[in-house]
Amino acid sequence: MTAPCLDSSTCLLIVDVQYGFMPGGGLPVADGDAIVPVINRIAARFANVVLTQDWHPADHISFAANHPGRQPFETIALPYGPQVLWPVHCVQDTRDAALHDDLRVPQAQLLIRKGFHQDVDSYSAFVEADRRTSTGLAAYLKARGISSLYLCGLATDYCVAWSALDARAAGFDVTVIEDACRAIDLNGSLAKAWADMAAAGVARIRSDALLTT
Ligand code: VGL
Ligand code: ZN
Repeated sequence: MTAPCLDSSTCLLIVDVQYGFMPGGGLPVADGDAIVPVINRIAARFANVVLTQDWHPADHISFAANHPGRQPFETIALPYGPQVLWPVHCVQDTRDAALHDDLRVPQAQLLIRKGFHQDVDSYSAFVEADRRTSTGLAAYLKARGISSLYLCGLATDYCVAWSALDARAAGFDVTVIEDACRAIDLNGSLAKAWADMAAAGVARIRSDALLTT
């Protein structure tokens, strides 16, 4: 296979590679730490890299602990739509919110924090869960002449998928690197995420397709 051309119009978006989503974290994703060396290998091929960081206040609306009588992984109705209630994770300025120490992306140019509004969650790196509030990322990428995005990170079926779908809606070419992601897979969420991404025209590759010379 011929490696795609990773020129200045292409960017790697590394989603939420944080201790909170690693084994032992607040919202652990099975095998989440296995993607770090994979991401390090592919990131070396990209001139443009953007990171995201889930960054919640302690009283965040997505935490089951902030809804008396509710348990993690239940869904509740909020003004902006259904919201899964999560275990406490990625609280601002804690170790749980820190990016994994072994991530090696010195050339990363922007870090987008998301989920910092107390009353709105944000899986997507582009638009918060109210589906109105922009993070500014699409405008940043367009201003830099970037038209093609490769996505990796955690979790495939939440922050990666929502970001991929919003990136398509914003007009970017989008590819998800499947072995550089891991999923939560709650009630069929992973199969649905891949189906939704395929329907939206999101391409799916394995990391070795980026490493072939
Ligand atoms: C995520 C659930 C809650 C993710 C973040 O990074 O996929 N999932 N917060
Ligand atoms: Zn979160």
